[in-house]
Amino acid sequence: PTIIRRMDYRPPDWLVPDVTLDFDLDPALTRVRATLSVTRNGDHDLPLRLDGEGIVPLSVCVDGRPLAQDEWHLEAGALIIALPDTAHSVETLVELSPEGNSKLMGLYASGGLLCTQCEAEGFRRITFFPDRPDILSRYSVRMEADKARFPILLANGDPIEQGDLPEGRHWARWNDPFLKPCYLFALVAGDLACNADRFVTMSGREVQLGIWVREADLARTDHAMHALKNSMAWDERVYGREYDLDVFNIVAVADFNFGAMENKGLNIFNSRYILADPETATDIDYDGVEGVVAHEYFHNWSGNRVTCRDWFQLSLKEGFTVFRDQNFSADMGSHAVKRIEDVRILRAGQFQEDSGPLAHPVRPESYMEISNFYTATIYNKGAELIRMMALMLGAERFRAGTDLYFDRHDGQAATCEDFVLAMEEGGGIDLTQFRRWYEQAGTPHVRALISHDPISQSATLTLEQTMPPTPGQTHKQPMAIPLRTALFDPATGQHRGDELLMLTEGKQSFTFTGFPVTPIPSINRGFSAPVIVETNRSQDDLAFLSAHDDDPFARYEAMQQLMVNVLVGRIAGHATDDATVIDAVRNTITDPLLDPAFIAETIRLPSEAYLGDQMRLVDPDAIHAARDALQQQIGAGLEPLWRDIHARTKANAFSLSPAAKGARKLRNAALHYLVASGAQDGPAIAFVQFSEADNMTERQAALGTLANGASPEREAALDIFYNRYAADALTLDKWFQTQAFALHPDTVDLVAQLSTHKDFTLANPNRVRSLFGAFAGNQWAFHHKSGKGYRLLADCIIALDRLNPQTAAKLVPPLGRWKRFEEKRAALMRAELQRILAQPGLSKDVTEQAGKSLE
Ligand code: BAL
Ligand code: ZN
Repeated sequence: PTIIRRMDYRPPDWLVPDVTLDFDLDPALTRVRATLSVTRNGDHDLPLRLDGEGIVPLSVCVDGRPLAQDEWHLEAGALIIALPDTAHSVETLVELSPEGNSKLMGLYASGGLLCTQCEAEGFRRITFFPDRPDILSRYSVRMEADKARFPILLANGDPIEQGDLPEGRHWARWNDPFLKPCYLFALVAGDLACNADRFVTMSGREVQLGIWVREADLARTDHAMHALKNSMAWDERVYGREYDLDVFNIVAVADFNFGAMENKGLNIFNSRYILADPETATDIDYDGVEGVVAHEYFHNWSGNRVTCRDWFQLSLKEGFTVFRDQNFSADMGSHAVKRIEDVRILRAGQFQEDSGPLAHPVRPESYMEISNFYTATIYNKGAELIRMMALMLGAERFRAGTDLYFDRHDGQAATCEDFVLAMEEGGGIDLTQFRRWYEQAGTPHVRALISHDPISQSATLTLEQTMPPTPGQTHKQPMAIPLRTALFDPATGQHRGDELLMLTEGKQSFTFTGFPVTPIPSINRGFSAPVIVETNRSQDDLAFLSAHDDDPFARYEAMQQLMVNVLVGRIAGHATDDATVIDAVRNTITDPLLDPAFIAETIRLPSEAYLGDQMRLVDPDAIHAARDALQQQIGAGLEPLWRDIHARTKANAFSLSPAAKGARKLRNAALHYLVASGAQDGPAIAFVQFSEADNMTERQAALGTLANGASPEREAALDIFYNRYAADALTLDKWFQTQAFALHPDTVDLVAQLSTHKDFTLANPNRVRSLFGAFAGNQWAFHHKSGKGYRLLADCIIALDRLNPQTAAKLVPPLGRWKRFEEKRAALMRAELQRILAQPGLSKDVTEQAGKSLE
């Protein structure tokens, strides 16, 4: 397959200012007539090239004249037509089979609906078109379908007219007045019910809002609607950005590769991020709905009004939009807890990516299949880059920078460099060195050493940065790293203020006077930079910070580091001071001033995967044993406290208030430690919580706790859960996921059995992710020393690749981490990658991921 390179970018040869699409919709056979006005871009005599994939033209007309067969040809799926003048009208007719489209890219059928997914390159599966994001067009769309099966016909923009046709058919026309790239095209046809509402924008315009779902799901859409209206108001307040069309529609579909898609005026969502009620959704699900609704809405400006010039600029819209949705969610709930959650996600997904064979810069240099670059690096690290710029600029200057960016590039396809330039000019800052964050892959390591001179009563913080080599980048230049830092006086428990230290060289020292004793440094407060900090702080220093740091993230981090040190020490066979950890947990759970949600985050043991990341070679069995033992010790050592917390956090009735959510989170943490303590009545208490809970947050947590053990309550709870939710796909996903996540010695065999369960299907990405995605994230189970976990995942990837390569390719990275494991496991992992690569007809999606993973 061809490698696409950033440096090869050239402006398009032909532009397409206007597009008219006519759809004769039917699940078995849909006809698409496309009329493109095309204009030559610059002085050249190159033919028109329209991308296509899996389609053939039934007819081609230019300026109304049907072309003969020898007046066009196909080249790698693309339609090539030589055109004499500078402007023409080109019409093509193609036929598609939406119900035969298992890739879920282009036009496809899902649960009786017809819907589209075009980002990144799905539009070429619908019609012939220059499928690149820098071709911006105005669209007019006419749809025609059977009225009884597809009473609702939606597309981008505003509805213009509609009418009935003979033989029970009907039609509708939608026009989108805004220029957009074809990846933002969308249509939906189906029998849908609507949660309708309205929003009045800051300039007084009324917008009709609609969330479209199956009739039976209507009652589960209120949270999404609430989130949408809050997002619209927030973008006006924080960024001064107003919605621009008369309607804004969202449709939920069951089969979807992404979480959701920001199509102009017609967002299409994975139903997982729309539907929520207390019976079926956890608090994490509710937060997911709120965050994704906001994310897609915010794309209307950061992505749609200003889009990407080419796919190498993907983080321009994704990193910025993740940053925007993270801040929105923080404003809707707790800033401290949101930051901790976001960093946990970054470390689990992006840090692993950055340290493995698939590491790539936030602005990549090349790709084989762009779908493989919808990564944690583009999204989450991209968001951290924006966050660092916002921190360095301060709120006002950052806003001046974003105002300049939006105003300067509205209606354009822009680059990451355009964004940085707007920050420089609008915010008044030099970002020359900072640009390396876009260019250099890998997570910087910062070694921070504090030293003290009693004579001058000064403390010196020496910071040294290193960047590990990553594929294609062996030598790195020093990065500009903003580190929020405070130095605590251990005698008073106070510090003199938070300073932003800019580490710009390989090694730098910062001296602070007026310290009679060695201060305790609190570094990278708020996780101001996405780096790994190594310090010479003692366990006592960390315990001090875990009790006194006034930056919530740093306080959490101190506790996590305390736990990591004990666990890594144990795994290495050293004697460890467990009492310090137990005391720190006790101090945290008995501190009446702390938010319960923050307590729950802080006392959670680092995950097995995170512990693996701290080791040169991951030993999954030793990590599991050490973590399990510490959990048992903390559980048993503080048992009366866990019982007390569990009893007093029981609510009388469900509420989504921050206080109620915090209480549930802490209650679940207490249950977890109580069961881990080995107390005889632990499983019975979990079973009571499982049975009596009036919400999914407590029910699923109890089920998860039981699933880790071997009590009789385990099977009983799993059976009850299955029978209660067998008819609800999204909730049944939790049943699969809970078992795949279980820290249970038989998990691999259980996952193998579940993959043949009658409710398992490769056709639904959510179901695949809930079983195999969860399993591949379960380090202890997946890395079973027999290699059977690797074989199971590879079998799934091979089978899924034939149906849905994009989702199959997302499952490859866990096999690519073989360099981090001892030779026997590494060889088994490599063998599975080789077996995948040897499959005939393998997609370029999986070929790229598996091929790079072997390097
Ligand atoms: N643009 C793809 C889905 C999302 O990031 O919103
Ligand atoms: Zn996005």
